[in-house]
Amino acid sequence: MSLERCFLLDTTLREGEQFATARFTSSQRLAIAEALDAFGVEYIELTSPAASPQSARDLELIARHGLRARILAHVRCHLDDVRLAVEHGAQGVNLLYATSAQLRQASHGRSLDQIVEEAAKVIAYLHGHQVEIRFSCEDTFRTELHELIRIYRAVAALGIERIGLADTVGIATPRQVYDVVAQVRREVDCDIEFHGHNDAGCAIANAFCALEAGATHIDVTVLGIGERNGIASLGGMVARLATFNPDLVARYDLTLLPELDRMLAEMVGVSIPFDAPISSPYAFHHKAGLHTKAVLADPRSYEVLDPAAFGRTRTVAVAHRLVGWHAIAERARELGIYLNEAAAREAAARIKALGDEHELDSTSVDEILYEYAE
Ligand code: HCA
Ligand code: CU
Repeated sequence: MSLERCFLLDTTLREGEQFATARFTSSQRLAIAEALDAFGVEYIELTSPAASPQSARDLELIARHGLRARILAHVRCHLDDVRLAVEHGAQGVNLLYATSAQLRQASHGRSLDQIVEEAAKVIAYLHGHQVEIRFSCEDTFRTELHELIRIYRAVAALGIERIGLADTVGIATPRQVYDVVAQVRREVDCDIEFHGHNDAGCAIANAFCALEAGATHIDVTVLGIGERNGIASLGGMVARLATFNPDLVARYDLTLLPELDRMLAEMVGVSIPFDAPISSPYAFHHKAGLHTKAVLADPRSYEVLDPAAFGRTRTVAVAHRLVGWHAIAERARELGIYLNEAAAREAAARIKALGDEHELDSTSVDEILYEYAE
């Protein structure tokens, strides 16, 4: 299966609002939507207008704001909710229905036939309006495959743009995602969306496997925020796609990504995780001598992404005992000091010995290098 296209569906304004510390004001919601639109995501999903009066007003505000991205409302598969979404200007609705035995019992108690019947009513109503329709089985990966296929075939036959597969509890493995998406792919002609939680740390890997198996749309949020520890992050997905094939992200304004992450981190009161692809303060930081030597000779030796493509710069650490003489010579050059190999080796040896004794800072390392200046 060749992966030629991936549509990014950002749900920071829906799944992201479900993150423990998130509560966006209207102006923050609009600012987030504008920033996502400037970055270039194809879809922006918003909280159901049935969730609260302000959520309904904000859907209308953002849907009528003239953004390039398609504005979707995430709604229960109920006529009342869907009507509200249409009235407030949603350009698409992301319908969802819990289908696993666990959630069917705990949440709505309906049979599969009843689910399809209700979906049919809602979809028939939506056909009278110009909106894109997606139907998703909540808790897909704890739903029996034959039941899933029965529902997806039935709803796809009703005429919808997309079906959604949701790893609601973050339990799926990458191979399982590949298998299930590939089997569903054979059953329906419409597009396939994947939404994966990160409880077991597999959100990005699962999303990528879904794409390899024929999914077309991937749900992300900025920094991966969402229920519990969240879903696939926009930055992580972009990094995964860019390293696989840069053409897949060529249409996005990648330089806006670090600022988007910074903005959301501030709004929800967290710092950018140290392991965040692209935006981590350390994403392009090199430390050990072996690494710095090679990176200074050819950045691609240890960088699969070009920091400049994201408006970031590479950093090379010198104030520590793992330093190598190449990094020392480079730091000296930055300070306008020329060190030959012997001098750079000697300076590196001194810094290593000092680093064994105590923590170093870059000023004290620079002072040592100045001693070598002519
Ligand atoms: C939830 C719902 C959902 C929906 C995903 C979807 C999930 O908050 O529990 O509409 O595809 O993870 O199942 O986010
Ligand atoms: Cu979710």
